[in-house]
Amino acid sequence: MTTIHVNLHIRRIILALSIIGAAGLSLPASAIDLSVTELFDPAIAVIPDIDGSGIMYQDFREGKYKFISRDLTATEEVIRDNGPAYMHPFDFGGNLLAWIEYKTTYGGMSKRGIDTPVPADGDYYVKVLEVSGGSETHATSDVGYKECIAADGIDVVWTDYRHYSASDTTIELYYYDGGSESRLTNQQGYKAAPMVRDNAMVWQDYRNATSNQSNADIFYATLPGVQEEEICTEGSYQAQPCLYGDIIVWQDYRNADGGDNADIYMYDRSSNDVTEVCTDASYQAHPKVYGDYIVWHDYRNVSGSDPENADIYLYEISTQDEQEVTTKAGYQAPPYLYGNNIVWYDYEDGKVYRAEIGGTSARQASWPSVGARRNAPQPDAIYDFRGRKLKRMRAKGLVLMKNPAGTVKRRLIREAQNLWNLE
Ligand SMILES: [Ca+2]
Ligand SMILES: [Ca+2]
Repeated sequence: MTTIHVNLHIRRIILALSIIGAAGLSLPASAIDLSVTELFDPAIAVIPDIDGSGIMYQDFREGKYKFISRDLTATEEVIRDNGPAYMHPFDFGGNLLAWIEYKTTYGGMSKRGIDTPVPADGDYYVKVLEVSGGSETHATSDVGYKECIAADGIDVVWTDYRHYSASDTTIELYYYDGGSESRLTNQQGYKAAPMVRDNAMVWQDYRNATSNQSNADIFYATLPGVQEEEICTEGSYQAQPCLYGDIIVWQDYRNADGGDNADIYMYDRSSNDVTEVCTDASYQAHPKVYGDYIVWHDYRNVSGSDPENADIYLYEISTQDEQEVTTKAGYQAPPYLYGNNIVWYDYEDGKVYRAEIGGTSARQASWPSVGARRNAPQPDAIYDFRGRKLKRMRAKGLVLMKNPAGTVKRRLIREAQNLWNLE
């Protein structure tokens, strides 16, 4: 590892000198090689979840929502026809696609005595599909309310309300290993935003939110459910954890002072070190970690003339270097990261982009020529499997939401796991 880092530093010095020498002026010196290319042009705003060399997303084609798998050379495969419903949430990892599906049931009679179908509260399914040649299965026979899902390898984890009652605020994580399900956590409070990789997981946990309802923390466990570890129990709100080996990153409000100044923090289980990855005074969110790199969604360039100017930034753990991935005008959605590939959806032109870290001869980012802003064809609204309208996540970090089970009046403070949230 040491040798590699030294070589990187030398390469940067050489590159920086060559740029100054060739151009005769001081271009912004970016430390990390990036090559940005346009990947594809979906019909709707998509969540490009990348794992391995594949991107999994839902697009709208021929009047239906479909799960589509696409590799980085643009070969695509329709994985599943979802019909009229957008599956939300879903997750993809290691050949495994998992999502939560709501079965609408119909009941009741209209006052006129006509048998009019009236949507009634129905069943929630956790569905699992092996992308390459597997069959679709159910992870659990319980059909109570569920939300948040993570999948990787054989592991599927979701948030489950089956133990919840007015007197017991336990909302637990459950686990499916391809054969049977088990209960992972057994603590009071809400558990959310699970993320699974290589038989380990991190999640957001409200067990310590007794005196401060917004005190969410970050926890870790190996799978299937061995020995929980506290990763961050600082007294404010922590959210959106992501895991790679011993490195865990998350969004952290400890410096927010009641405002929107969320930051990015990192914990190394091998050294017990906590690192401030980004404490810029604006809003940072949705960190992803893989290998030596962390990417996140960053609002530092929001201005009065471009109030939705969310961008994407990159951090190299070994050097503590930070740099821009894109600072293009308008709203670029939260990034996804796997290997040396960063992918994101750009609301400005309705396309999905990829930034490749290193590995190319071009030092400067080869920014695609997108020309003038165009009005990309976007649906007026996207609906989930339950027919609920979804909205794009905005800068506001905390979302107040009632338990959709209906009987519970208590409001939960949380941040949505995904790009899309209920409107
Ligand atoms: Ca906390
Ligand atoms: Ca900040």
